[in-house]
Amino acid sequence: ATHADDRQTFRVPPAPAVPPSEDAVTLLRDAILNKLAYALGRTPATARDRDWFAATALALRDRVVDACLASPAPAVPNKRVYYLSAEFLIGRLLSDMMGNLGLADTARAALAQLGVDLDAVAGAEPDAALGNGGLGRLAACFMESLASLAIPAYGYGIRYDHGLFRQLIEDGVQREVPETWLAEGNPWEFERPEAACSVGFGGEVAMTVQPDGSIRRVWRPAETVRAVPHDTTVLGWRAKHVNVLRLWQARAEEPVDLGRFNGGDHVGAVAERSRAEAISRVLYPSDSTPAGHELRLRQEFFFTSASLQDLVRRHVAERGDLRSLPDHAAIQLNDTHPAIAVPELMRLLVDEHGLSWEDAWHVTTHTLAYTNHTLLPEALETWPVELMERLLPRHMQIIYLINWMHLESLSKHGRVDAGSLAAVSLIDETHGKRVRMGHLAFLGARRVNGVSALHTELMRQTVFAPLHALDTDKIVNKTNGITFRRWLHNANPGLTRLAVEAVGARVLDDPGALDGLAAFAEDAGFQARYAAVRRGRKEALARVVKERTGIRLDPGALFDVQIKRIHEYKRQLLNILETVALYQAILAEPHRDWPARVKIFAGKAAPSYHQAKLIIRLASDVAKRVNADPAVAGRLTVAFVPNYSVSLAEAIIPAADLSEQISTAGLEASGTGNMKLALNGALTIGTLDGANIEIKEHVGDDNIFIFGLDAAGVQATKAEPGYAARAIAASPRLKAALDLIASGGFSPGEPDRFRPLLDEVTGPDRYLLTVDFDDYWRAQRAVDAAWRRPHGWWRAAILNTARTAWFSSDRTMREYAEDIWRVRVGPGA
Ligand code: B1N
Repeated sequence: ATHADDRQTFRVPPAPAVPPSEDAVTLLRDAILNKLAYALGRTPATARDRDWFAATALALRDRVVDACLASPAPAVPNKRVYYLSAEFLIGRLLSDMMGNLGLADTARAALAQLGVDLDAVAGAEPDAALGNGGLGRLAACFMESLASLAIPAYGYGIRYDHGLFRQLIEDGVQREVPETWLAEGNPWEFERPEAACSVGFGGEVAMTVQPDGSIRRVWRPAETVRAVPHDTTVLGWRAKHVNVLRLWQARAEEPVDLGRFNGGDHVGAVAERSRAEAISRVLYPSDSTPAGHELRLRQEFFFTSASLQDLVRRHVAERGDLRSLPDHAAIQLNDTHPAIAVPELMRLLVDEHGLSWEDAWHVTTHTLAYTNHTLLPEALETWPVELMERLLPRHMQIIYLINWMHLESLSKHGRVDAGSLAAVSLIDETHGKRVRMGHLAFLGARRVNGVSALHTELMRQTVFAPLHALDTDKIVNKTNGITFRRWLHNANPGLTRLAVEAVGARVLDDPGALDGLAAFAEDAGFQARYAAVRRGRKEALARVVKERTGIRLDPGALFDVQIKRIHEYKRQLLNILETVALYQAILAEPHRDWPARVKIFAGKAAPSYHQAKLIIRLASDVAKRVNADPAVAGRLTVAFVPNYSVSLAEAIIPAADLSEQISTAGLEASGTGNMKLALNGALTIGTLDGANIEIKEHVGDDNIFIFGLDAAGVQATKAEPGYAARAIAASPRLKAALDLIASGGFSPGEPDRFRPLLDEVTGPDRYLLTVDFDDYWRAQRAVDAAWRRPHGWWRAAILNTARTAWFSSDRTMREYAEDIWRVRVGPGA
């Protein structure tokens, strides 16, 4: 459930101009008391924060249902969006629901009348961490924006019993413990057993001759698993529209095998059950790398098949004929995790509903769209043909047929030779036969999109170049966005209030109004209030960090944050090397006026990613020595904050002065933390990668610190091996930092502790840390200089807030609606 150290991180939504009415407060108070008694069986005297949370959530859920029932939208919308994603990284929902219902102050007052503190109650909600990082959080932001734009939509995913693991840091070492968000139930969801369906696995394909002589193929699975939907209502801003997030839980068809039970095998009788239910047991904890286990493929097919069956059933009930599916449904595949939708939709249409192959292919390719989120070669999903044939024999036949038609049509038109055919084939034959899921999604989709301008361009030039050449209109760009309700209004009520006072309440509905803040960027009074808001959030964060790590942070220092999954390409190690070099520089010149800086790191490493875990260890060990050294006290402090999560992000982001976005250019598809931090007024130090490039274009070159090679420079450098040795030889500062680590400076008695990290950096240096180091150091000193001039610093910070409105996920969803889904944006949006 919730742990004491998670509780500090909640902040309430902004106050409306008018205080809540007494009647509204009484009504909500009584509703909460009612839920406490009749839904939870508790009395106010014995209720814990967790009970008050559940009672409040249930009372608010009733209001969401009321909003649904009162909705002016037609029961059967013309077209619906279906967003299929293996991950929805939701975090807490209470603040979201209160904010969008406009009941934050009412709820605070209602609980206060009962002697209960809203912040404590909100802190008792566990995070729904059904995702790893950016991809999963993006899905959650999109769901909120779709509801706010009144676009009829369903999110479809998996209801994992255990979300992303909880991270403990013990002597600098990450330990993973299971996360149990459902331990005390989930007040937001409705179980819908009546809408359950069955998903098959294994078995064989039977052929039957039809009366007309044609051959019909029917899949006879060896095994079926029940998919039971759990619905969470997704409420839009100002409660104008409600959508549904439908998460599937796996259940055994029969809880007990009666034959075996009656035969006396009581244990064997329930064995099948755990096998079936394992499918929705746990989220795979890897970000940007596929797991490659059979259970993962079962998860992917499980939720994809259940979702398609669900939407096909709905379409048939509403419209009768499946050939009109593209007119009434748009299905978005969030990365390749649901790419099995291509053959599964074909199977449903052809085998189960009797469409011709041609009609079915038309329907499929006019209904599906696919978003790619990474070009890292090791991250592109492929599945062994042998495994697919065993688990999904009918799908493998369909994939072969799609591939055959695809390759046939190319050679018929004399388009390509054998070599290029291999490049566009759905089957990769270079290391055993494997199905390329990205290629499959590409062929089955009407549109394929990247998530930032650079990423989309690189898709066209690299991984998808051969397929792109065959259909140059298919790949489009849709730069990511973030929901401002969560990442500005709810996470930073102080800044939101300031914006409302400065440019008016319409900024809450139209983030474009933020640009009015630019007029105040030079205003000393406004700057002081903006800085005071930041100061308050830094003091609050310092309390959280003290509680979680024991480290004391000076709220007057520059808070420099790098918060994201730990990955070599994200280059936390570059930041640590600069930290070590800064430490050495301060020791060497103790009398220079070094501005006080706090380096904050947070993020989880995939449990089997040893280099990433070692990076955490190094950050913790550097923190240990630096924080204990009186020679740098008051100038440099380092903290690794454990268990990064959505709610911890909500606490860190409003407190950040500097945002580290320092990936090797060309490798971070977009980034979204970069947008959250810039919106909240942190200045970015970053490479020309992903959406950083577009952030720079919006905030202006003077209000961002750019360094390092661009994507073309990275490519060129990689073509000349030996670059690491040359870069180290040319940089005494880098050499000294590496030497201090290598000599055990941060691992007394164990100089080899960080050998694997140093061997990588001084050897292949695949992520070009050595090449970018000096320019990074230069950019960091430019940050120091800027920080020493508060007027200029706050001007730049205000301009970051003023000029990042374009990164609202409302804008992103409007673009998908217009260019990909061709669905109307609803009333009032
Ligand atoms: O998707 C985010 C982007 O902002 C990030 O730049 C990108 O790294 C991230 C397999 C992934 N790409 N690929 C994944 C996650 C889980 C998994 O099992 C791949 N995540 C991203 C949103 O576009």
